[in-house]
Amino acid sequence: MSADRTSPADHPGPGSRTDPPGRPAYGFPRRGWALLAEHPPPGARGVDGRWRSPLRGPWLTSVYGLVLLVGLPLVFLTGLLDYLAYGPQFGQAFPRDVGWLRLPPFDWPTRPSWLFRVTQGLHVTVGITLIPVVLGKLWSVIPKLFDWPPARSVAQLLERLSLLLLVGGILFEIATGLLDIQYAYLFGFDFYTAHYFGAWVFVAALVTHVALKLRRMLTALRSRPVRAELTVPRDATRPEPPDPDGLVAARPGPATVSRRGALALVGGLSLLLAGLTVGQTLDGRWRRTALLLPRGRQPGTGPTGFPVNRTAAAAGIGAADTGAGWRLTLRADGRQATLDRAALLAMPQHTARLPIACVEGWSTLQTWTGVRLRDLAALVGAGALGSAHVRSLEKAGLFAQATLQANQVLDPDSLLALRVNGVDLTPDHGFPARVIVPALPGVHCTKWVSEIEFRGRTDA
Ligand SMILES: Nc1nc2c(c(=O)[nH]1)N[C@H]1C(S)=C(S)[C@@H](COP(=O)(O)O)O[C@H]1N2
Ligand SMILES: [Mo]
Repeated sequence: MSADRTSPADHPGPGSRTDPPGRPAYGFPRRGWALLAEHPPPGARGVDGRWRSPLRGPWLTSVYGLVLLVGLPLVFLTGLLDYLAYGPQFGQAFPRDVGWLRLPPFDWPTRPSWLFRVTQGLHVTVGITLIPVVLGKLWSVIPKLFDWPPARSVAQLLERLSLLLLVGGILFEIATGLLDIQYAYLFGFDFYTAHYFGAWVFVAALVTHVALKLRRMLTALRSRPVRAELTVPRDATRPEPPDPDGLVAARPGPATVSRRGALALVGGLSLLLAGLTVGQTLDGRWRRTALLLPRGRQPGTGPTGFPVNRTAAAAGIGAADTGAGWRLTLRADGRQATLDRAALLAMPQHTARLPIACVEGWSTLQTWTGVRLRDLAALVGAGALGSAHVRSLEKAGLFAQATLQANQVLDPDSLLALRVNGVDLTPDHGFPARVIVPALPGVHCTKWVSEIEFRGRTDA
């Protein structure tokens, strides 16, 4: 193996760009790499000459990297919180079974009532806002992705594999996330499953990448103060000195844009995306700006003009199902009670201002009136409560039922709502009755409720 080992200077180590590719081999792996190096695939040929922007270098890559290092963990953590809010302990989070990736179960709180509105809002809005930064960072390292031969050592091969998972992972998460918020449910649940497992793969690659690059990032950021760089116009833009990672072009061309220009472009695109997204979290006129999120826009006017995810027609709910013949069935420990809407309206009514927050990102704050869920539990004599299972008139449908935790039933603002903003619910908003619970994901605010089964603590 070491037949021709000489001084380090004569024989640059693995990863060095000056490694002579055709050097006589002293072992099969070595010869293998040399062969690979001599036969690059079409895309990798002449890479050094093609990517000539003088902007590429450790500093620019590190600026984008720093933004992502702060932002992406926030997207990941709020994503996990959203998953936990779905109640995985009841088998109703997606994916249902995550094996050893199972997170410690805990009861999602009902306070503050805007908790889920914030976690899902941050997840979707920050995720979308970071897309231009991800693309900017990929642009800054793109020649590296075509590096040939693919690796010069086992360590480097592992590093490049982690890059494949990193780049592939983030693009996959962006794609599945965007498709989900645009066409939710069209493709069933595979999106959620893919998005969940993809997130873990990406985070594993991210941790590896940060461990390998953090020092270089900090060094690069210290090499030129951001503020000073922001004063440099295009004509004064020079390439960075050659770096060990080879980010700086071997033969840089003239600058077509300054570094501040590149940052402004990416930052401007991010702000634009944020501006076209954030409206879906705001009520009133601002909703009209949610151009990218059709589901989050205001579909109508008046007290019931707020967004609807699944209409009564789409759910197969007709006037015959919800008219005078409609009954609510309550169950607990083998006991049963049946009420019509008039009986519910005769019970004590409670009003609460609560959000509906859909995991796809939109949310809206409305004023709901109805019967407290805990009063319904008492009516049917439910004792020490473990959970409540709510069923809809909807026959199939992925959200035709939901399980609520005890704290979600017992909260004084948790309602079987009959009215919203002072008027009866409309068919699309769940008439005759729907669940509304503080901080509960919108998906579990079941509409067209037909039955609630209160379960004791033991069989929860
Ligand atoms: N029966 C039933 N209830 C349902 C759904 C459904 O498809 N069927 N969709 C849920 C989802 S995903 C959301 S976000 C909210 C939307 O509430 P809204 O349409 O009243 O605004 O209702 C929830 N309740
Ligand atoms: Mo939803």
